Amino acid sequence: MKKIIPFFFMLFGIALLLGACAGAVTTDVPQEEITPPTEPAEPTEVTELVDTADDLEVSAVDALQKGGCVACHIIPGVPGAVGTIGPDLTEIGAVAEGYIQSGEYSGEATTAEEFLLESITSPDVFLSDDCPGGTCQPGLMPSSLTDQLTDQEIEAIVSFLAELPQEGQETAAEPSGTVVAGDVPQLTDEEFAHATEIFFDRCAGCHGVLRNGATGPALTPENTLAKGTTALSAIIFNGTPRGMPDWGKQGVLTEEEAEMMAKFVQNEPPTPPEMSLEQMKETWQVFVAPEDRPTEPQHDRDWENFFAVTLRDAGQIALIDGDTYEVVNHINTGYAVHISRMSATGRYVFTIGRDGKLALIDLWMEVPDTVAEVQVCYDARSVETSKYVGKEGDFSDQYAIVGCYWPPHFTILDGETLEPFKVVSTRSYTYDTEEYHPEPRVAAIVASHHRPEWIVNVKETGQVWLVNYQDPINPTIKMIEAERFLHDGGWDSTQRYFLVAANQANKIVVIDAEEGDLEAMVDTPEIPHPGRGANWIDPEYGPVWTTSHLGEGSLIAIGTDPENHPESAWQVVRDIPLLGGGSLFVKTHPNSQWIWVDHVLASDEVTQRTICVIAKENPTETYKCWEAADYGRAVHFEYNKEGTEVWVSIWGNADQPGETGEIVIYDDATLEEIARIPDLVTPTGKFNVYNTVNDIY
Ligand code: DHE
Repeated sequence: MKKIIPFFFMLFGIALLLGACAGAVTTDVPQEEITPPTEPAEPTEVTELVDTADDLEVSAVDALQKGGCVACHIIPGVPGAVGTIGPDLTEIGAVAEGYIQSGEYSGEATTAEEFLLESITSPDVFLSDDCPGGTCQPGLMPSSLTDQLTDQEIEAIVSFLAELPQEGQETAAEPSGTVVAGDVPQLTDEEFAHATEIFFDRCAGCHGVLRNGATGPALTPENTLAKGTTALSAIIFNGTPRGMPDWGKQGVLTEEEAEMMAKFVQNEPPTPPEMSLEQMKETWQVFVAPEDRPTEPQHDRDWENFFAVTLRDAGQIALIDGDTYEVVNHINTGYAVHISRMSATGRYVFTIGRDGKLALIDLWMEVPDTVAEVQVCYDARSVETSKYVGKEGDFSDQYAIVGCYWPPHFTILDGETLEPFKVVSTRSYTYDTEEYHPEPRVAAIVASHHRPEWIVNVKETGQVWLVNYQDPINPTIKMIEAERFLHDGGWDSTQRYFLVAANQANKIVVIDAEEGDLEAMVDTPEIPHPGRGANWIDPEYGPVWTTSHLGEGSLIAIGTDPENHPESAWQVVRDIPLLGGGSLFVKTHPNSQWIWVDHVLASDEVTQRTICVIAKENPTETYKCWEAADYGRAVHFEYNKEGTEVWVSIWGNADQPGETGEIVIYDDATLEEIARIPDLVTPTGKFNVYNTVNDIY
């Protein structure tokens, strides 16, 4: 088994009321300052001790900054307190009174001051429902504040907050005044190197290698120094409600590592190396030359109904026979393998690892296996093949393209040998402000059926590039100005329009692949995440394409037929409530009556493994939801070739024997479970050969 990394993505955890939003983290506070109360202080002491923050020797503002509260909360009058991980504390005094008077309150406080004190000393006694995304998660508001702050400081905070908003204070979620930044924390060379590696493996996907931010916020010293080591360690350890994974709680990072990472992100980011064509070629290996490969399938299986299943933390794919559910082969691929795509004929599977390693698998071999591999960058997410057959030529199985996060470029390769021969940098200028961006990452790539072109989405600059591969050594590229944060997307049912999520911009960008231009831009709920989306015929609005969202519990349908349904074209015609945010993938099939949807990154464990179906004939609500397993997360759907069965991955823990993961197979007509394929190591994406070649979703 290769290097194991558990669940990477970022979505947002949930915080409680105050402070650094975290559980047990170490503190920089000298021992003599620590006076941890074993019991919450008597409420009367608080009100007697403080009337206003001004009367105190200690400054509430300093204490709020020292405790790291600014990293998670909006607090008027406190420089830098613009965090959106926990509740907005702008009117917390009144909010606290409201809670106490409501029937929902489960604590012992009878006044706003007592409520605030309880929130600091016993944060889990009552969980506010004012966290972004809903109820705050137990354990997110750190109980360790009592270790980090003196009694006086806590009292000052309580008094200050109880009186909010105070006259003359800004209530907007904007920083006021100067943020107090600490000194740059020091790391040894060894720690710095270790932190660099962890950051690249786990954090760069969302924050960018250069830490300029994308799906996650920018982590450059100008942003991080003001938050300080305590708050940052806490966030890293416990996650946030807006997508930061809880690395500590998942057991991925220790408290010491979380603190090391907190210090690391307050230092200037190191710049990772570039990669030339020559370096790529040094990694290139052909195990079976094209002339030595079979000229027809060497087995009796229906290889068009094979599934390439990502075994994420094993660095493998499982090739599974969709008729018999047998694992035909476990094939080593890149590290934390991301996706697979098929050649136009379907004979070859191309699998890309996060480490930029591409594997070419021949399905016609007696035991299908890797016939070539190459590494074309250090960090990648996308791969696609040449699919055009038409008057401009037959490009089936001729070329492949890999989209990289770092270095930010794409590479064109020979489709049968993987010999890399063309590298194109995506470093360029943002579409809107025309500013140079050093790290515009390549997100989704799809192959056009209308032209010999790939549609390449350049995330940070917000450009969709139409890369013509007729002469791939001298490719022509049309750059379409679209929207920043382009991420994932797929075709409409006619395969003329490509719909891609500009996720942090809350938009779906529509590209007309026939005309080669921007067709429309559609506003969506928070953070659309379609995968490739799902196409179906709405009973009222005709052909639609669907996405769910990370930020909101909502599945929308967008009209995709400007000719016959011009009224609904590029409009959100349905907004169907889901169980909550955190959904990553949807799927359907032209033969199916359902749209399937997951909730992989929901904030609670039960919802994470709950899947739902929506009936196409009544697309106003979920028809049925159920837990697909009693552990792990249910993620990603794929149909078999006939469109009669749906496969769902249970993404377990590679270190947990018996719960590493499995695939659950449902009868699509009855929604009954048919089979399970057990003991797979962290299965995530599944790609049926026939459906992937033909873009059926
Ligand atoms: Fe993915 C597709 C990027 C995290 C599973 N993912 C994609 C695509 C991109 C992308 C750009 C579109 C490829 C295409 O169509 O050409 N993914 C990223 C990230 O940057 C991110 C947010 C963080 C990271 O560091 O990787 C991320 N992705 C994840 C996960 O955590 C998932 C759930 C499990 C994993 O692999 O780590 C995950 N991503 C997938 C899957 C697809 C995907 C299964 C393909 C969906 C499809 O049906 O086509």
